[in-house]
Amino acid sequence: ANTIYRTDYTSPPFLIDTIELDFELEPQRTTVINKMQVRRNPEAKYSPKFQLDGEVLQLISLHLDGMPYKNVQIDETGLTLYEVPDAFELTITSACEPANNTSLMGLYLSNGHFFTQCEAQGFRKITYFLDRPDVMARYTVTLRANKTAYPILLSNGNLIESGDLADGKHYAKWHDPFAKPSYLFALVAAQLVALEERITTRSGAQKLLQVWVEAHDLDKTRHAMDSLIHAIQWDEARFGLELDLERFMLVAVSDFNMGAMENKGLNIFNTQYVLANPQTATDIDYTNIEAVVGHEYFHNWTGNRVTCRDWFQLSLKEGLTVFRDQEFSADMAAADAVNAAAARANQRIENVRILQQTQFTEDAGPMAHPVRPESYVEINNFYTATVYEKGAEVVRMYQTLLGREGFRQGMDLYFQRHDGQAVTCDDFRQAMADANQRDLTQFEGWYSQLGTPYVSVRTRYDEAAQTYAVTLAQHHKPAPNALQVVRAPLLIPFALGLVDTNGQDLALQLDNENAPGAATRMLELSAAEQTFCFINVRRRPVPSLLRDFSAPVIVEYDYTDDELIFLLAHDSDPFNRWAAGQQLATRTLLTHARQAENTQLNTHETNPALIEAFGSVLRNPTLTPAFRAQVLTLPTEAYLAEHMDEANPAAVHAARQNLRVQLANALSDDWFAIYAQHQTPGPYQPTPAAMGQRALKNLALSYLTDSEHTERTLHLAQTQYDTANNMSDRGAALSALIHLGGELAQAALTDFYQRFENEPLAIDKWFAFQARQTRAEMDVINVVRTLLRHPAFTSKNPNRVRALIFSFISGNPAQFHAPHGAGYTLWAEQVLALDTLNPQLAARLARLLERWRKFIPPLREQMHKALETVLASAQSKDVREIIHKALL
Ligand code: BAL
Ligand code: ZN
Repeated sequence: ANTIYRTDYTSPPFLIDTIELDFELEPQRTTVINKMQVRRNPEAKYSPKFQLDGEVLQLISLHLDGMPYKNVQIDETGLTLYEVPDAFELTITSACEPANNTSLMGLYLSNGHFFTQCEAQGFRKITYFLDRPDVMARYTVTLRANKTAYPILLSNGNLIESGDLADGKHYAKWHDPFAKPSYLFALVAAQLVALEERITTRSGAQKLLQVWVEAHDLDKTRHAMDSLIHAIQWDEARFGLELDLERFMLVAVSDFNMGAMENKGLNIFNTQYVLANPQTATDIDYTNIEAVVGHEYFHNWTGNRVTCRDWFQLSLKEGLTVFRDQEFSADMAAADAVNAAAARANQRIENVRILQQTQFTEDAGPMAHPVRPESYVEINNFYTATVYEKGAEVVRMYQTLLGREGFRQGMDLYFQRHDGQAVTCDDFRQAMADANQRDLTQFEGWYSQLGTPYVSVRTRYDEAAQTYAVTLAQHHKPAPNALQVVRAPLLIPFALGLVDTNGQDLALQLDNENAPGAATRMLELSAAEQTFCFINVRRRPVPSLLRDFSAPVIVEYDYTDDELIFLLAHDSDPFNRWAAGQQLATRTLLTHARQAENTQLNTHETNPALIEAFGSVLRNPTLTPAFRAQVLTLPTEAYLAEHMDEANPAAVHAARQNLRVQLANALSDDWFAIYAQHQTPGPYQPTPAAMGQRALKNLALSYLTDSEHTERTLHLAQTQYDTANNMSDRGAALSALIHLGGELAQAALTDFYQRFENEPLAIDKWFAFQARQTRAEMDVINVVRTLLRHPAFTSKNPNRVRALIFSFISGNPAQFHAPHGAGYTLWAEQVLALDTLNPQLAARLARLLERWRKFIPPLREQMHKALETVLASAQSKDVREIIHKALL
């Protein structure tokens, strides 16, 4: 397949100013009449031909300025018109087959209703067009369909006309006043109901907000609506950005590849990120819904009003919008919290945990790419943790370097310059630089260089001179796959504090300063190596490095265990307090994993200092329950495996399980007390405080399942399962019962299924709990195989596939990587089954084996074979790109 390179970008030779689309919606065959006003782009190189993208379409007719046009060639990628005038009207009639479209790209059916997904290149499966983000047109869309089957007809923008037609049909005509790229087009034709609200934005304009769902889900829309209203208010307050359409719609759909999609004025959501009531959704679901509703809404400015010039610039909108949704979530949590700083820190920890688990791993493997990639075969493969999560960290660094005010000024200038345009990451950087009169040339490295930077730290205390010198040196590990990379020092904001022996922060004074300043210093590391010398340091301090995770780097510093324990107990920066605990646990767990590999793991011996340090945090009433839960959550098995020289999932599992047992038993009195003290009586409330209580209580329950108090724990779990008034508690209880095993587990699973038979999102959880179970005596791969044959399992629904197959493979590494290799056979089978059905989902699944080289030889060899098997038969360029890169 063809590789597309960033540096090959050229402006579109033609522009399309307006497009009128007329849909005759029929499941088997939908006809689309597409009338476009086309003209040559005065800024592009002259092209004698006009090429339109189009895939799996049947061309019915083509007219140029009203006359049939024959000077045209057609192939599987689209149409080429020859000898066209400089400006003309083009009318193309074509047909597509929504009922046969299982890719969930373009126009497709879900539960018998019509939905679309166009980003990145789905519009070309709906009609012929210049399907690239730098061609922005004004859309007028008429939808015609059977009125009984599809009473609701939605598209982007404002409804300008609707009415009945002959033969039981009706129509609706929508006009979007804003020019947009084709990837933001959407339509919905379905049987839906809406929760509605009318709001007034800050300029006094009236807006209609709607959350469209199937009728039986109407009781699950309030939280999404509240999240939308909060997002609208937040964007006004924080960035001065107002909703620009008369109405804004969210629509829930069961079959969806992504989380949600920011189509102009008509955001389409995976049901998972919109539907919630206390019975069916967990605290994490509530949190995610707020974040995703915010994210899609924020795209209205960062993505839609200012869009990407080409797909290499994807992080321009995604990194920025993730940063915005993270800030929104943090502000929302802080507003509702007793301890705002703690709520913010909790949010930050969660974001960084995900970055470290997903993006750092990606950056060390065969799919490593810069935030602004240089090339791709299939753009769908580049909706990655690097583009999203690292991209968000890159945006955050502007704010860290320029301050909140400076960042806001940069944003204001960005919109002032580029509203209505399709631009690049460089344009964003330039706006930040110009608004702050700062040269940010060096900052480009964050967009162009792949790999996670390392910052190694050396410190030197001179008692006589009372100075403390901190030397920061940046370097990279060699790029994977011998990728050729150019390296230059990055501009790294490095926040540092020095903690005195009494646990207090020192007021920091550099050797060129007259007076001591704040306790946290933002050092700017711009050279390969720099030394910063602090003066008037009366005792040797403990350095608190990279506070609040001020840059997406890996810090190397030889802390002693005692220093980590000290920071865990005293650091004023909650993020670093958490990080110290994680580092201590990681260190212990990796030592134990190496022992387990040599079957020398003494299951009775552990690190008493670690247990005491964690116990102190657990018992500390001045810390929020949410924070205590974060600290006491051990690094995942996947994270630990990634930190071994050669990943050994069985050894990691043994080590982690052993430490859990130790923590469970040594602190069992505390766990029982915590469990009793953190009940949340009364109606379910998704507030940060209540969520924190539940998180800690359910963590206690989870630890107790690994303690020797089996009967007592079983009783707690069973009672919690029976009496829970919300899914967080019921789910945690079910998971505990499954871990304890036996008849009660079976009974609870049966009950859960019957209770939620008509709630697909809860049934997803039912599959996932079983796929993630880690009881040593369970052969989970057989459980998964059995569940694949369950009547409720279907490969056509991505949420179900993720619940069962992805949960097993990424959430249960020790069982998936069982030595016999049956997990890999299952993986290959499922990748190939999805390959033709839904290539995007298949490629995501394929990626779960891309780190095969990292593993111990016996596993590596079997994974290699599985990859070869897939390579031999995979058809889609999505999957082929992943496997090719993995095998390079
Ligand atoms: N643009 C694709 C879905 C999202 O990131 O919002
Ligand atoms: Zn996005």
